[in-house]
Amino acid sequence: MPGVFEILTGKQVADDGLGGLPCGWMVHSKDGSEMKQPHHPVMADSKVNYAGEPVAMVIAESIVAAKNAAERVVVDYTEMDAVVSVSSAQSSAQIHDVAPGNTCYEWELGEKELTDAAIKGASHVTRYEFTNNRLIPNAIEPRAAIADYNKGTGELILYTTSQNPHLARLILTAFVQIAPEHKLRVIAPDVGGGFGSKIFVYSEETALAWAAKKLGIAIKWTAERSESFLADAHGRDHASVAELALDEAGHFVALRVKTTANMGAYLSTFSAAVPTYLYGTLLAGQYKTPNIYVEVDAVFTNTAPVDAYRGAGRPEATFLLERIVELAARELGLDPVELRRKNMIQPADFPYQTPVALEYDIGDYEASLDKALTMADYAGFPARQKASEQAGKLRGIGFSCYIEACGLAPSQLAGELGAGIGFWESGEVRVNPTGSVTVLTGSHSHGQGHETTFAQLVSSKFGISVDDVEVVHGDTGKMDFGMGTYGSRSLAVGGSALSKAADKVVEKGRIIAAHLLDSDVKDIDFEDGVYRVRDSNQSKTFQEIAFAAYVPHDYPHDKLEPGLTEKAFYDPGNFTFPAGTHICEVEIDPDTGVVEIVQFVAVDDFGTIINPMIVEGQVHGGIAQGVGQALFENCVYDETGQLQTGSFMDYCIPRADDLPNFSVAMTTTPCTHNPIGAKGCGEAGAIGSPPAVINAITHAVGVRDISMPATPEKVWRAIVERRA
Ligand code: MCN
Repeated sequence: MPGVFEILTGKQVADDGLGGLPCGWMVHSKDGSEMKQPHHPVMADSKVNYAGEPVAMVIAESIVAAKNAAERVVVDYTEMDAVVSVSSAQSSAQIHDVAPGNTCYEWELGEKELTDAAIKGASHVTRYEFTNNRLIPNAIEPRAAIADYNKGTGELILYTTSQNPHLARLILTAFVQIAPEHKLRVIAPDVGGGFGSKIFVYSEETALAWAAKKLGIAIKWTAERSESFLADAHGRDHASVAELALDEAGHFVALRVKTTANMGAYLSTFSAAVPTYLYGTLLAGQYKTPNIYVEVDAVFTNTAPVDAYRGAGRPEATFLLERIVELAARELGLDPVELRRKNMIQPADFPYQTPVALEYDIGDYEASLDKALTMADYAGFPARQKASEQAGKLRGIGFSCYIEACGLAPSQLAGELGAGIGFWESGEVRVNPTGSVTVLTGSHSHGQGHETTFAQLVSSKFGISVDDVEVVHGDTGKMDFGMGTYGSRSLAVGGSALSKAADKVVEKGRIIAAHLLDSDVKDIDFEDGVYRVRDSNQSKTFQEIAFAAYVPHDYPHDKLEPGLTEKAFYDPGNFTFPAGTHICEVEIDPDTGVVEIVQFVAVDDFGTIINPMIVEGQVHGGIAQGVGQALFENCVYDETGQLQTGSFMDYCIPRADDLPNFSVAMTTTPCTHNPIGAKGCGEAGAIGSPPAVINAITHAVGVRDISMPATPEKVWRAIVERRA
C-alpha cells in the first residue's frame, strides 16, 4: 500500500532469534519447584493468548498510511476457549504447555500448623471471602516511543516512556538481545505519569527497537487510549478467603489466608513478586498477630498481563486485613477503633519481627490513630449520623490502619527471595566551577517532583540556593546506572545515594578549605555554605572552594585530585515502613445508592519529610486512586476474553467532583536506617484508602460486605435487600 515501508510479524521476530520478555523475579512453589514461565514472545507467532497481544507491526511514512495498511492485515484466527476468571482458571482449558492447571506457582509463607492450631483453639473466628477488583492504570500520557538507529555508529537510541530506563536497557540487551548493552541508549524524558504501568518492558517498544535496527531507520509509535486499555499491564485481581481468630479478650491469635492471583496471559516484568513478597509479607499490618499463614496460587488467564499498579500487593494485603478486622469488631459488638488499638504494635516493641518475614524498624501507630480520630471528630459521629437520618440519608464511618513496606529493597534479601536484579540506587553530584550543582540520579521522576525535592535535599547540604541545583534523570547515556522508580523508593534509596555523594563533596571541600585557610581539617566547620576555621573569622564559601577545585593553582595536590564531583551507590539495609490511619465518612442516598464521601482524613507517618506540599499532593493522588478502586473502577472481560471496559465510557475513573477536600496530616518517626530518615509516600494513599471507604459504606448500610467497586447499583441493591 502507498507509504508503507515494511510489515513485520511474530514469525520474523522468531526467525531473527530474539529472546522473549523475561520476568525479573523467580518465585518458588511450596514444594520447592520453580514457577512456570511460559515463553513471552515480542509478537505472537502461532498462538495469541490475550486480546491486545501484538501480532504484526506496520511501518509507514504517516500514521494514516500505517493505520490503513494495518486494517488490511488479515490474520487467520481459529477461535479457542478463553480462560478469564481468576476463580475458575485452575479448572479451565490449559493455556500454556508448561503450566498444567494454568498454575504459575503455589506459594506459601508462615507457619501452617501453628496457625491451624491457633484457629482451632480460638474463641472467635471471623471469615471473609472476597475479590479484589481488577484495575487498569490510566496515566495521562499513554505509552510512546521513538527508536532511532544510527548505521554509522551502530548506536540504537530508544526514547521511551519508562520508569526505569537502565532496567529497560538491561532487559533489551541481556535477554531480548536486540543490541549490545553499550550500543543501546535508553532515554525516558518527561513521562506523563506511570503509577507502575511504565516499569515494565513491553512488546511494542521492544518491537520498535528491533525494527528500527533491522530497517536502519527511526520509527515512532504512540499508543492510543484504547490500546492502553488493552495492552498496558493491569493491576490487582485477587480472589481470597481469610480467617481471623481472636481470643476471649479480643486479641488476634491467628490469620489464615488463601488467595488466587491472576497473572494474565504471560508473566510481566515484576508480576511474580506482587502477590507474594509485596503481599503476603504485609499481612501482619499494624498488629501483633502471632500466627499468620498465607497461600497464594498464581494463575494464567487469557487476559492482559497483571503486574504492579500503585501499591502493588500492599493495597491487597491492607484491604484484606482492614476489612476482616472491621468485620470481627462488628461480629463481637466491639468498637472497631478499640479492637485495632488493643492489638497494635507499641513503640516499645520496635524493632518488631512479624511472623511473615518483615522486621519493622520504627513506628507509632496509635499516635496517627489518635490524631486522625480528633481530626475526624469521631466523638461527634453519632450526632452527625442522627442528622443524616433525619434528612433521609444513611451515614457511616470506616477506618483503615495501614502499613506498607517500601523503599525497595535490600539487594541481598531481594536476591534470596528470587529477584533477578539488585535494588540499590546511584547518585552523582557534580559541583561546577562557579558553585552551581548538577545532580544525576538513577531514580526516575514522572510526576513525583524529584526535580524539586532532590534539589532541596542537595542544596540544603551545601547551603546554596535550590535554583543552583539541576536534577538530571532518565538517560542511560548520562548517568552510570540506575534502578528506576517504583515501590516508593526514590527518596529513601535514590535520595540516600545523593545524600552520601553530597557528604563526600563536603568532606573533599573541607580538605581544600583547610589547605587554603592554612588550618587543620579537623578544625574546619561547614555550615550554611561556608567553611570556617573554628573560633576564628577565617572562612571560604562553598563557591570559592568549588572554584579552587577546578583552578588548582593553590591546592593540596599531595592529598587530592582536582575537580569536585562525587558518586555514591546506596543499598538500603531494610525496607521503610510508612504507616497511618485513614478515616472515611460517607452519606448515602437510599433511593439511588449514590455514595458521597463527606469527609476523608489521612494521618500518615513518612518519617522525615523534605517537601510537605509534594508529600501532601502524593497523598491526595493516592487517595483519589484508592477511592477510584473502591467506588468506580472495574476491568471486565467477557467470557470470550474480549475487554468490555476498553474506554472511559465503560471504565470509570474518579472525577474531581467525586472527591471531597481531603484532611491530611502527619506524625513522624524517622526511618532508622537511611541517612535522611525518610520513608516513602508515593503509594500510601492508594493502600490505606479502599478499606476505609468500604468499611464506611457497609457501616452506613448495615451489611457485612459490598464488593468493590461499590457502585450506586450495588449499594442500592444492598439497601433494598436489607430493608426487605
Ligand atoms: N518525599 C518527601 N519526603 C518524604 C517522602 C517523599 O519529600 N518523606 C517526596 C520525594 O522526594 C518525591 C515524592 O515525595 O518527590 C515521592 O517520593 P517517594 O515516596 O520516594 O516515591 P517515588 O518518588 O519513588 O515515586 C514512586 C511512587 C509510586 S511507586 C507510584 S506507583 C506513583 C507515585 O509515586 N506514581 C506516580 N506517585 C505518582 N505521582 C505521579 N504524579 N505520577 C505517578 O506516576
